[in-house]
Amino acid sequence: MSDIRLHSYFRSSTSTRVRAALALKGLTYDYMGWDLRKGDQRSDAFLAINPQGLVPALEIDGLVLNQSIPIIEYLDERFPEPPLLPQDAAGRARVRALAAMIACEIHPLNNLRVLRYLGRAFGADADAQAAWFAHWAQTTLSAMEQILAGDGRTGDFCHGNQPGLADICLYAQMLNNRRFDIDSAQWPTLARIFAACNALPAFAQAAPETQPDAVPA
Ligand SMILES: N[C@@H](CCC(=O)N[C@@H](CS)C(=O)NCC(=O)O)C(=O)O
Repeated sequence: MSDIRLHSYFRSSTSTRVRAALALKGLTYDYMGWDLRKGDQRSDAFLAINPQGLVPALEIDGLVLNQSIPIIEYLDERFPEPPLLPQDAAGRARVRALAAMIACEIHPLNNLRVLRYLGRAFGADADAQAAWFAHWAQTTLSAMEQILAGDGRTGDFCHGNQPGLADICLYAQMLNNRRFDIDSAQWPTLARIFAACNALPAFAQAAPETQPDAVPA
């Protein structure tokens, strides 16, 4: 048994972010899967862990942390090597902005509960929900492609040649895009960085299909 416990769902992209950060830091942890499709996140047992009813949550150091980005920043402060944020303030602002593009401008609009609400309240069928997902992913990822392609600080990864917070968010988003058949070839820089992440064992460890609660698509 480990001192760290992750509450997760294999397909959850925000959980994928935290799994990638834990793996990049070389941390071992207990895995607790909650089936979002079945509504486990609304059970009393889960709401006692996170009253917001969202994964991930991380138990660590006697704390229960929620929200993937603050969780990752906590891990980065607590276990500084390898760093997930640059050493300089300008670099940190850039990486946090790239991460926020995904975490604030794409994910909240495309979350499971939002798609379901579109269906329930406005009659959006699966095709309409997929079009909604693609629209918000494409709007921000096209801008992100421009930003990354036009900045010399972009390297093998979003910022230089080591993976960090922005790559973690990008990796999880690109996996989500695949579920909606969004062709990543339209973003050559993003596709190249995604491939670089995919080649690293830490990201393979974080991938949905390698989780204990994974079920075939
Ligand atoms: N901003 C939160 C978002 C967490 C979130 O939305 N998690 C999704 C899975 S990716 C979830 O638990 N959804 C449950 C639902 O939609 O009912 C974070 O970054 O941790």
